[in-house]
Amino acid sequence: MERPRERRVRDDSIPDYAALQRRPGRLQGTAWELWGADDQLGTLNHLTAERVMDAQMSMLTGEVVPLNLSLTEFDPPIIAHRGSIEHTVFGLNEFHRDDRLDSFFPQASTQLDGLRHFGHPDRGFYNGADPAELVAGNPALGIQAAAERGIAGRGLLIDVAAYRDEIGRPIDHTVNERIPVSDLEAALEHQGSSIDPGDILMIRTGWLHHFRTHPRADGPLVSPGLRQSEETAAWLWDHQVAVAAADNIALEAWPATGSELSVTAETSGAMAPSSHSGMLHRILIPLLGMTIGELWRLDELAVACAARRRYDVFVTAQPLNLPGGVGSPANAMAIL
Ligand code: UVW
Repeated sequence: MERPRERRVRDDSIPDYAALQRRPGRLQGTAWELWGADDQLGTLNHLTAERVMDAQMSMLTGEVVPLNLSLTEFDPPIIAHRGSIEHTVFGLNEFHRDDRLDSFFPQASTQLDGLRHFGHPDRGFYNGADPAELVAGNPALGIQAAAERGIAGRGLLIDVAAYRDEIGRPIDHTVNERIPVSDLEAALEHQGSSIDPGDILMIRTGWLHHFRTHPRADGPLVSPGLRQSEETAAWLWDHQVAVAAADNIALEAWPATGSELSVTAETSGAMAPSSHSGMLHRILIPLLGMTIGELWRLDELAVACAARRRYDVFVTAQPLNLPGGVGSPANAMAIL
C-alpha cells in the first residue's frame, strides 16, 4: 500500500555550493567547520534523527534487499594494489571452527570511502586535518566516526542505466563515459522521483552488471560514472545528499583521464600528476566531507523498485568500527 509522505525540508543554515566558494580564507570552497571545528562526519550530519524517522515512509512491504557483493567477488582484484583476501578456517578441536582474514583490503568490494581517503592537493584533508595524524593507530578522520554514528535513512535509487536504455542511448560500459548531471535529472524525472535533503543516493550505471556478465577485457579497467565537474559537486552538495554511492568502481567515471578538474599543485608542477589527477573524489571527500559508496550491488534493488514504481527505500549501512580506518565494506541493505 502506498504511504503518503511530505517532502523533507532543506536545512537553510547550510550554505549552497556557490556560497561555499565565497567563504573567507582557508575555508573557501570547503564545508570545513560548518558542523564544528572537530567534525569528523561531514555530510552524514544531514542524517538527523527526524529524517531517519521520516524515512519510515519509504518502507512499504518490509522486503529486505542486500546491497553488498561478496568480499571475494573480485578475484583477481580489480584495483591492482588491493590484493585478494586470504581466508583461513581453523579449529581448536574436531568440533570447533574459527577463522582469520589476511590480505584484507576494506575497499576491495562493496565499500564506503571515509573522510581520510582523499585530501585535496591545494587545500588538504577534511576540516584541515593534519596529514601526519592520518596513520594507523590514530583515529583522526577515521571510519570509526561513521561506525559510531551508524548510517541509516532514506535511500534513493537513480537508475540512470535503465533510463538511458529506455531512451535508446545506452551507457557504454566499456569506456569511462562521464555521466552528466542532466542525465541524472532526466533519470529522476523519468522514474518520477526527486531527491530529498539527507538522502543516501544510489546511482545505478549498470557497469557492475556488465562486468559480472562479460568476460574480463584485457587492458586497464574502465567504468562509466559521474562526470568530474564542479557542476556535479554542486548538484550533490546543493541537494544536501548524505552519501553518494554507485554500482561502479569509483562513483565517478574511471579513469579520470581528460577530466575538466585540475589542481594548482599539479598545473604549477609542484606535484606530479597521478591516477588521481582530475578526480571528483578530491572535491567530494576532503572539501565537502561527503562519504562515498562504490561497487554497491544495485541490480536486484533496481528490479524491485521498478516493480513497485517507487525508488525511495529505507537504507542502513554500517561501516566497520576500525579506529583510523580509511574505508570499509558498506554492510548496506535496503528495506522496501
Ligand atoms: C579508485 O581509486 C578507483 O577509487 P577508490 O580508491 O575510491 O576505490
